[in-house]
Amino acid sequence: MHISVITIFPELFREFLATSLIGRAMTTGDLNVSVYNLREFSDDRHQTVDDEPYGGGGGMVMKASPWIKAVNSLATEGSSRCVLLSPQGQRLTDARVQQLAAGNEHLILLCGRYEGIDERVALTVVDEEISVGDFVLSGGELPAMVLIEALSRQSPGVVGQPECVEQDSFRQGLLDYPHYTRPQIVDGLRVPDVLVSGDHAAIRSWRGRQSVRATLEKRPDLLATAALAKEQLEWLAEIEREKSESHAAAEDLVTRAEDKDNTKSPHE
Ligand code: 4FN
Repeated sequence: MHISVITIFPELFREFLATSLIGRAMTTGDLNVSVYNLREFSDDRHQTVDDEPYGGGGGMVMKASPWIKAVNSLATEGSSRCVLLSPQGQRLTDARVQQLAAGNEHLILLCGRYEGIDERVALTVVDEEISVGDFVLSGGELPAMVLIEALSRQSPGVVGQPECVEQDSFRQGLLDYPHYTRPQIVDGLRVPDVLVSGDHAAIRSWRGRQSVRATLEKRPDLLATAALAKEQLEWLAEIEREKSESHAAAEDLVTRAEDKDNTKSPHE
């Protein structure tokens, strides 16, 4: 997959692209990222890329022409898809990352700055707007890096063995099970016995349950879209049963405590 990034801050990408996983994917040829400075596509010798907003108000707006020139000069190769990183876009999801990785030879990513980009860029050369979340940022560069890193994890060369991506708990839409490494005791907290038991079937089952449990407790919204196997659905039912049992037990304790209280002061 080939990714072209257009930004007025190309230097922000240098170290990011040199880091291990993405750097490796780039040397094996699975992923190729080129970064272009928008100023090289400006119309004047001052390399101007911004101007005052029509209608007044504060701040500066990025001019349309440099963007349109840049995209048109890069979209020459076969199937190019032009993505504007923008708070107005659809939220990025793992499903969308997989679709983008599968369906595109060449992605062109546009990173805005200032108050934003002249609307006619979105109307002419942008195929899709994507957002990484609902918060205010200063530019689209970090969102572009988020997308590139997510896409790079779909490339065959990035993650050592192919099973690795498949085994990512997120592949199934679930959170990870808890991870532990040496030493066996930290601040009085022991590594769960099962992980040092050497019983691989028991470990697999414990991890599976922990994944389902963590997702249910911390991100129940993910369960709606998760593709759960039969085994996982059984674990989910079991965990929910345990929870309602302990809930019932807790309610019973409260009732009994209240009963005791009532005997102490029956007129309250
Ligand atoms: N942001 C909001 C509402 C209005 C403006 C912004 C905002 C960078 C050029 C866009 C932000 C968030 C997620 C790109 C935010 C993203 C951006 C992104 C982004 C400078 C104009 C701007 C309601 C979301 C808080 C600045 C909400 N994903 N404007 O941040 O580019 O990709």
